[in-house]
Amino acid sequence: MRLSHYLLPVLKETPSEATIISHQLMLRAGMIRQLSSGIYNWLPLGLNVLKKVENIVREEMNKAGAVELLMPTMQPASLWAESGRGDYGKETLIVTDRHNNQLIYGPTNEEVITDIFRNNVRSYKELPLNLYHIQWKFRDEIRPRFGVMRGREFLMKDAYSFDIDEKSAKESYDTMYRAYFKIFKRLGLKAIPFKADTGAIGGDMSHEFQVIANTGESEIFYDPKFEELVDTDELDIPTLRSLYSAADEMHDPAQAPSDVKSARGIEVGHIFYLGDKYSAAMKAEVMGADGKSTTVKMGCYGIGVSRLVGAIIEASHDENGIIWPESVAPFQAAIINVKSGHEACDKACEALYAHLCEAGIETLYDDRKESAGSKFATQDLIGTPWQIAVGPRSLEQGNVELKNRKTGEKQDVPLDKVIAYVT
Ligand code: 5CA
Repeated sequence: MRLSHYLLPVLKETPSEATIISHQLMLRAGMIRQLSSGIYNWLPLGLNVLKKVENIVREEMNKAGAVELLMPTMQPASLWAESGRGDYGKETLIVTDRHNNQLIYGPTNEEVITDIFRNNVRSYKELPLNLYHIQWKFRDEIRPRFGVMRGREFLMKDAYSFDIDEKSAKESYDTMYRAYFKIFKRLGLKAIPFKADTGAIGGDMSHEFQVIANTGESEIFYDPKFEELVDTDELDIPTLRSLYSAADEMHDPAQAPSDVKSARGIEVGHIFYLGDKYSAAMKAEVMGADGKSTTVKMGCYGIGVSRLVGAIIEASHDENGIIWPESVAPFQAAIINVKSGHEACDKACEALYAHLCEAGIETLYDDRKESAGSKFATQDLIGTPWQIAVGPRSLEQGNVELKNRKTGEKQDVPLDKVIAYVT
């Protein structure tokens, strides 16, 4: 991507409406712009990251055996009357269509997925089944804040499992529990599971996954052993599940270890064992092995995809801007033409740009006629992991200056060897 043909409206000043660092940096880096309270435009750089996060979530869901489909954003309100949970309270956005039918902009999808299930699955032989989608949701939050962290319109991955009995349903729950660690780890996050209140979704067991950050909305209490355990490649699930952790009102000091840690957390995921809350009310039944009709047991598993973009920035930034984990960096490398208009620099940049693109490296080429200082500052702000400065002096030696955004380390490397460093 040539920066001269891209939309990257970076801001020097911190916008006054943003109080937390991720919101400030997302605005300053030109990733998002608010359209209306809690509703955001995702500008090209923001969308690029959002898609990468979405894809990591998708890959790990698929690996865990879940199957992707896509449900619409608009749902008939009549379906909500059937499940018996009523509506989603004041957070529900309801519109009336030209035929006077009420439609809800989906805040979650238990009703729709249960409807799909009961209409299309007949036998226990088709179970277990886990269906998910990645779709925009709308909740008319009373206090949308912190940018994409608590939006009104936000992107969620929501998965729903269907099993013949409770034992199998709890195994499906555990499969998701395990997949969540992998997802958050790939995103460079340390997320800790907490027993949580089931709230408006319902059911009798749930875990929230929280990323520790001072700006988190929940108060969390956990065994310090979690911090190391969630970072290992081979997860020790039985140990993880035996450790104490509780969020907000679930905390019981009498049960907690003496060295319990208290912190604030950002809830990036929430999984629920639902039992037959929806399947009984909506008659989601299959033929069991004994030939009798059986109500299926369900679970649901949410991840705040758009919230994660903010959470990653909260966890990884410095005073100059964002430090992306390579897995979600919008561009892997940036070429900074230190002297645009200088013949040798322009030529070297063009050749290097072509070379990197050909090698499949997502590259942002700053070909604008701006000062070198401002170009460096832009790359630090948007967090490009590898920054390649092409200037007249080092070029005379056949070199470019390569900077690692995370460590700040700079080194001269031969122009024709750059690829080996950035891959
Ligand atoms: N149906 C279930 C899970 S499938 C459900 O809706 N769960 S939830 O209400 O806990 O939401 C799932 C995740 O969406 C949350 O863990 C959070 O990360 C994200 N989320 C919820 N509300 C918002 C919001 N207003 N803005 C951004 N993300 C949100």
